Amino acid sequence: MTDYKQLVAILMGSGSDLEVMMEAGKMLRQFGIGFDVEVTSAHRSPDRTRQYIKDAEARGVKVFVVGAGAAAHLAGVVAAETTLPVIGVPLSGSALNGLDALYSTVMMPGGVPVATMAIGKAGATNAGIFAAEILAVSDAALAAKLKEFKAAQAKKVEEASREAKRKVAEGV
Ligand code: RP5
Repeated sequence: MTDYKQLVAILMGSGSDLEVMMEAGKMLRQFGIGFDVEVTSAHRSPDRTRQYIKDAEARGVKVFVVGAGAAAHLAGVVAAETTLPVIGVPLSGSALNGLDALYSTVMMPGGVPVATMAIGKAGATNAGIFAAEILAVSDAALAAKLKEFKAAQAKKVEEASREAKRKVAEGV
């Protein structure tokens, strides 16, 4: 997906997951982290999924970000096949609005961890940030970018507060 080394692999169970999962990609782009995107399913293409994980490890991927909806087993399957960190994003869209995917992703048995984010776009955004935080443990320049990101968020909250006070003072 980028010219530079792909340190993160973003996997998803269906092409219908792409829009939401690209929220993770946007964060990685913002931090200058190369990533790959792959559609592969725990249920519909199990052999392909297993092969992708092996190939990604061999290419030097360091973190997997994995989104799936409904009976969302993809993150757990990836975690079963690798010792690299796996960040799971439960996706909504099913009849149970993502609660099924949340439980499927978060309720891993002891010994096979999946760091589970929130359901949907917020979770995908956080997965991108969390992947950056993992990589930043051994990358001071990336850690500095994360600090800047947090400072910019805090500034936005201050601005929103000033704006709210101004509106109230004007009688809104
Ligand atoms: C899951 O089932 C996918 O991750 C997707 O979120 C959901 C529905 O997939 P499609 O039927 O749209 O391919 O495996």
